[in-house]
Amino acid sequence: MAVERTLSILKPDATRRNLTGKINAKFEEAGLRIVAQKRLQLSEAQAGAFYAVHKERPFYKDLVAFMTSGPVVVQVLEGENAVAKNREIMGATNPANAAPGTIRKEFAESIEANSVHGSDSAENAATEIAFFFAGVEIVG
Ligand code: RTP
Ligand code: MG
Repeated sequence: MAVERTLSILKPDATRRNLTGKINAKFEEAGLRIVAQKRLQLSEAQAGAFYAVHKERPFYKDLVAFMTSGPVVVQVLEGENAVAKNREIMGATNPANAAPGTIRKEFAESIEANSVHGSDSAENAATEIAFFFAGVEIVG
């Protein structure tokens, strides 16, 4: 299987509750390596652009408000099959449907404040990584 990279975000509900270490431990225990990481306060324009694919969805405005409500930690995770593996560790979007042991089952507050973002395809991962990181900031 190929070594891949994926973009991960620890969302404001996670930073607010001081959960960044516990969530990072889940990635590392699963064999994903954190090869880039920084803490940011997203502007409305940045959050809106990042989630532009959801522009027409009813939850878009709320999502942008939530993602700008506090700091986020953006990261690049690297490992075998990293995109799918990260999605598995995160669990379903709605914590009520997330499998036991997943990040969202253990930590998410709601379908919106669900603690983590992870790219959903290798193609989107490349776009999302480039959105936040310069090449020199990623050290594998
Ligand atoms: P993400 O993009 O953040 O990794 O999450 P995802 O793929 O599991 O979910 P997606 O459908 O892409 O939705 C993006 C984020 O929007 C918020 N959301 N709110 N109120 C709602 O019904 C609703 N649905 C989605 C969540 O924060 C979700 O992660
Ligand atoms: Mg998504």
